[in-house]
Amino acid sequence: MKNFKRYLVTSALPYANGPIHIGHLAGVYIPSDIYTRYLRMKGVDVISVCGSDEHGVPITLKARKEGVSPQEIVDRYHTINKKAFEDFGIAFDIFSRTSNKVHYETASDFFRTLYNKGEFIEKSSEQYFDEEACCFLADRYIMGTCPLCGNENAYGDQCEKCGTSLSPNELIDPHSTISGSKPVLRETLHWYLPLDKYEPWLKKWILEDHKEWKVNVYGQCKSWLDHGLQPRAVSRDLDWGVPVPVEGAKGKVLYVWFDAPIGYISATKELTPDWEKYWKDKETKMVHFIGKDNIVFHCIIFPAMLNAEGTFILPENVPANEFLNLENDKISTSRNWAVWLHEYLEDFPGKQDVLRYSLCANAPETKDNDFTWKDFQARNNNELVAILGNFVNRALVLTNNYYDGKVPARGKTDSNDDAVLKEIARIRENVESSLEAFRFREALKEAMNLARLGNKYLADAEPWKVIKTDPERVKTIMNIALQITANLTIVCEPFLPFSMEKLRGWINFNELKWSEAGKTDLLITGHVINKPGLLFEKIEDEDITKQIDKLLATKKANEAEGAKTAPGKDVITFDDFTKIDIRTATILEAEKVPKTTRLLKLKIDTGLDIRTIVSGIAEYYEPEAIIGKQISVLANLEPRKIKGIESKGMILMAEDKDGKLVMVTPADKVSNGSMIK
Ligand code: B3M
Ligand code: ZN
Repeated sequence: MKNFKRYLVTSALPYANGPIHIGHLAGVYIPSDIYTRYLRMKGVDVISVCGSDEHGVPITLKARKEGVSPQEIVDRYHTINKKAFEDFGIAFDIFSRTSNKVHYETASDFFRTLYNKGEFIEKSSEQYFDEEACCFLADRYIMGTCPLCGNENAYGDQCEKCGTSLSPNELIDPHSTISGSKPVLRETLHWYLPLDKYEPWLKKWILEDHKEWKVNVYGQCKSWLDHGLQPRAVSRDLDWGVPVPVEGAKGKVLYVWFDAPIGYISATKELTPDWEKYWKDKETKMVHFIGKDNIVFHCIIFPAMLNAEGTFILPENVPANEFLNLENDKISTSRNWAVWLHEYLEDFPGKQDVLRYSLCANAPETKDNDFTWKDFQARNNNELVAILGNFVNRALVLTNNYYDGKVPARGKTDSNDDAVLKEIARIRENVESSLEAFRFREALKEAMNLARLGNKYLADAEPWKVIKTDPERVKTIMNIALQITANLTIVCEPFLPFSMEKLRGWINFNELKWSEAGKTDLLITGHVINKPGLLFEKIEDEDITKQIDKLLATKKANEAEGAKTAPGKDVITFDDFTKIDIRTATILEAEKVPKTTRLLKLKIDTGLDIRTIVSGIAEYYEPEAIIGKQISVLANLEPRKIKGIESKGMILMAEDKDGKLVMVTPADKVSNGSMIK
């Protein structure tokens, strides 16, 4: 493994349109902070950069909704999130923001360099335009019916129901989210990053040179690359963002996903005049911490930009995590289904480490995982209190009781003592190799094994009994227990910084060098320790019930909101109805569409023909379970290309109150092609 002179750790820039929640922490910020703290303890040159992602349509939509400026929205959430991270001990070296001057300059320069090198495709195309609001409709400014799952609230950039990324032109019956009006098509010029041109280089750089990346990351990149890359627009017709810095670009800004990753560079520039040694010296190891929905931007698009620009290094690793759910449901800002960091800090003052521990122990490192308040309580009471807290408390209380707080001399050791002393060094090595491999759950478990070792050692040695018969022996036992305690303050520091700071105070020990971990003479004979407090306190049922009730209240409010049956549509004439051609059909073949989480590609027999339809039902139906099933199909819907597949028609689904999609099938078997009237 190559040795690097320095490290550059980046963490995904949270959108400044809402607070930080436990999904962000488990997915990105806790792993990033653990890794950074560990590197600092190793004494290497490391910087950790982050900041608010302050552009993008979700921010301007929120501003419109509240009747304030986008700047007011980003100022609000930048302040809330910056403070929440600080109070939670996420120790970035800088938490910057992309609405500041240095970012505008950096992003503009970056774009100009690519533009002057002729890297962009400059192309005029027809885009939807709102004649009432007098603006083009990008991304979330336009909504319509998803051509795949029929969701009538699909956005211009994505359908949140079936997860498909869309372009505005794919929407059925689009309407402006600004004025509600039906948009018209108008010519407009944009600049495209030719990802197809970079494909061979990306294939080599990822698929050959980075086979060591996490399976979930490598797999997603391979899927994108196997299915071919298309040129991607890097500008938008919007008024909030970094203006496109070239002639003929009035009213156009950089696409948020072009400018945001450059935010890492501008944050570094803001942090240190030596920024180039982090971004341009191949002796720097750059690691991006992100969630899985950002993989394509950090593994394909941003590296392609950096490589095309030509003077920057590339990420050495991108250990993206999967998603965290909350009480078995997807975390959702819009449904207020989340545990917000700033609220947690109010409800559980001084318990930052309990949440850090619980989210790391349950981190969605290889698959989506679930946070429950019951598990949070169990992790605290059965592990932090009962294992770690219990051990250090016994070690320190007995030392105070027997030796007035002075570390006793270690006498002759027996084979069990020697085995324990050896195990301390082995555990430190295991924690280190897990951290180096970005396996933080495993590293934390191993660090806790040191406390388990201490508990077992005291339980077996029983100094509280032996003190009556062999006080010399007890000196050796307690000396070893104190060496374990001192080691715990080092190996647990990256995970539990608040508690370890407390514990270091109790033992008058301020060694933070990772290289000291594993040693068995950290506390010399005669060293004086203080009286301990409680490292962790039990969390009572009522504290948990309060949180669960809060979520139940949210669920009830959402159900009340969602329970309304969809409002009836305008009356139509019989002629209108005769225009649609709905037929019964049978599913002949079904398979998942790669690179998507909710799309199935179906081959169906409509009685008129055998055709392909792409449908957003993968979340509700397994492909093999629906082969042979009779369905109802809107057969004369104009064909659309989705994910490169020509989809002819739409499968009729009933959307239940909870949003679940259910197939509409004839009550009895009928021949395919039977017209539904
Ligand atoms: N603002 C976070 C997200 O997609 C996005 C990350 C940008 S990192 C350059 O939730
Ligand atoms: Zn959809």
